[in-house]
Amino acid sequence: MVLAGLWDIKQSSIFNVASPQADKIGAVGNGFLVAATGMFLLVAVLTVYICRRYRARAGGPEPAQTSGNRKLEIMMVGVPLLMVTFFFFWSLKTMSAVLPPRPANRTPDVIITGHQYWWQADYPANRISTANEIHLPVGRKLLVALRAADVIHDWWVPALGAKMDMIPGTENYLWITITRPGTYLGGCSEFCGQEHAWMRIRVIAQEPKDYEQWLVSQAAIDKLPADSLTTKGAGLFMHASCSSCHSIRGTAAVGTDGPDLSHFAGRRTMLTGIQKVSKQNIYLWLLDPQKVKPGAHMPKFIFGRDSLLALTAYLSSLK
Ligand code: HEC
Ligand SMILES: [Cu+2]
Repeated sequence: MVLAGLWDIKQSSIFNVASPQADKIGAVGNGFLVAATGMFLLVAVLTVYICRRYRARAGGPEPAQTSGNRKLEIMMVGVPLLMVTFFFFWSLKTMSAVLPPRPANRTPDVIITGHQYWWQADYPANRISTANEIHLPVGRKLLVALRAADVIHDWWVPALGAKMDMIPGTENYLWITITRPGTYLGGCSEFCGQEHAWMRIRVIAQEPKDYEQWLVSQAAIDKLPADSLTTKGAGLFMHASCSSCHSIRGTAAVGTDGPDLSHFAGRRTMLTGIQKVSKQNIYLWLLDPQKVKPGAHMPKFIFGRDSLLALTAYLSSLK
């Protein structure tokens, strides 16, 4: 299984939350679960009891026939109505607590753009861009802007709160306060095409000082080993059209149709978290992207083994 070791159910559970926003949403969910379970049990028990207690018995008289009972009917309509009203207002209250208006002059901490089938993350204050592994600091109320580049996608990391659509031509947002460091997993939650199910989200929440360090490392330019294989790979990357879709900081590659590959090998996973970053996985991806992730918007190139090894060496030196 591709996800072996990369997907821990505890990191993507609504029962293991790590933000006050998810906490509030979870409270409504749990409250509703309790109320609905109670109602279900009440109806089930009464149905069984009444069927047994009041049925016609063999040889016995016909059971008493009653029709209409105003008190019961008022209760049967009134109690559910009260419950629905209660949950309606609780939901409204939770919605405005979780998603207060966004001040016009507040720059988002991060802008996340959904693409078929990967995530772009831009940090406007630091002018850095990365993809798929999204680093965020704990303990701060973050404004996360959500956009889409092509079709509708939907952001959902259960441990961090609400689900939110990403719609082309408009910008949605979420407030996220993360309470403890860790890796939180989620996935695209709006069917967006063939690889939708593999469009996983990986949020890496860090203590502020680790996060600042990460920002600095991302703003730096990769220092490449000067061996001939890496150099050949770097040349191929620029000339075999990779650079028209991908960006690498400090090089002439400034494409935006594919994930930013600056510090690519410093990430743990590739292809939206479905594989570990390793020489073998990079090689196989470049050999035939459509075999690894059918429908992904990266064409198959016809490379010889030498070129593939050179590109792999180059990409895996981008720490
Ligand atoms: C037509 C645009 C396009 C071209 C040209 C292209 N790619 Fe890609 N590439 C993509 C897209 C889109 C993805 C994202 C695939 C996905 O996860 O769905 C991708 C993903 C990747 C990834 C994985 C990145 C990650 O974070 O998961 C690597 C590595 C990569 N490409 C390397 C290359 C190399 C090397 C070349 C040149 C031989 C190249 N690409 C040419 C569009 C392109
Ligand atoms: Cu999607």
